[in-house]
Amino acid sequence: MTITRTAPVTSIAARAALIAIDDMVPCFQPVVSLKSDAVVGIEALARWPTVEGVDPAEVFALARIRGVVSDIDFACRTAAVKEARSANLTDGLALYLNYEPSGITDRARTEAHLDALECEGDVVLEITERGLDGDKESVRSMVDSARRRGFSIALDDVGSNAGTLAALSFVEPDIVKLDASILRRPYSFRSARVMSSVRRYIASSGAVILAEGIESERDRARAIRLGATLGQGWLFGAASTGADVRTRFS
Ligand SMILES: [Ca+2]
Repeated sequence: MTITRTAPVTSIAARAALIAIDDMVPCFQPVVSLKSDAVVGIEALARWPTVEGVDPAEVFALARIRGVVSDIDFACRTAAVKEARSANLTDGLALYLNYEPSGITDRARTEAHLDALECEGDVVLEITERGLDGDKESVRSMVDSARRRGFSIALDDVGSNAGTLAALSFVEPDIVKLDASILRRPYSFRSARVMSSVRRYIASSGAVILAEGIESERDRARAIRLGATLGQGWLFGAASTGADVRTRFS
C-alpha cells in the first residue's frame, strides 16, 4: 500500500481567522515573579473573538503553509504594542512579544519593525521555537538589532524539541522560557536532559528561567525547584484584554 503525504488538515475556523486578520485582538497573560508574586510583565497573545472555536496555533500553522507567517507575525506584534500603549500597560510592566524566526527575511523591514516596537516600558522579544533550524545568521542579526534598542531576549518553549536546546548557544537569551511539558513531567529522562542543558547555560550566562504552564500551587513549587524565578499560567490568570489587565493590576 502506498501512503501519500497530504497537506495538514486545517480547521475552517483557522481559515476564517486568517481571512479575518483585522479582527485579531491582542490579549495579555501575566508574567509573575515567583519570589514576590508581583506581576512583572505581560505576554501578548493573538485572539480572534469574532471567530468561534479558533486555535491561534492553527492560524499560524496555516499562515506558514501559505507563506504569509511573517506578515501575520509582524501585524500581531504591532497591534500588541498599540493596544498595550492605549491601555497604559507599557509603563511598569515588561511587554513580551512573540517573534517567529522563520519570518525573518527582509533585513530593512525587520529594522523598521523593531523601531516600531520601541515603547516606554521594557520589551522582551520571545523567539519562538518554530523555524529555529533555519537561517541562524538572520536570527542572530535580529537578536543583535533588538539588543541595540535595549530589548531583552527570551527563548520560547525550551525543551519542546532539540532545536530549542541548540538555540541557547546562538540566541543567548536573557530569559529561558521552560516548556510546560518539563513542568508536567519534571522527573522524566527527557526533562532531566533538558534541565541539564538549561542549567549549564544559566550558570554560564546569568540568564533566568521562566516556567510556563503553572496551573496549581504544586506546579509553582515544582517550578521553583527547577530554578525558575518567573512564571506564567492559569494559576496567575489567563490572557485577557488590555482593559481587563489594566483593571486587575492597577
Ligand atoms: Ca510565547
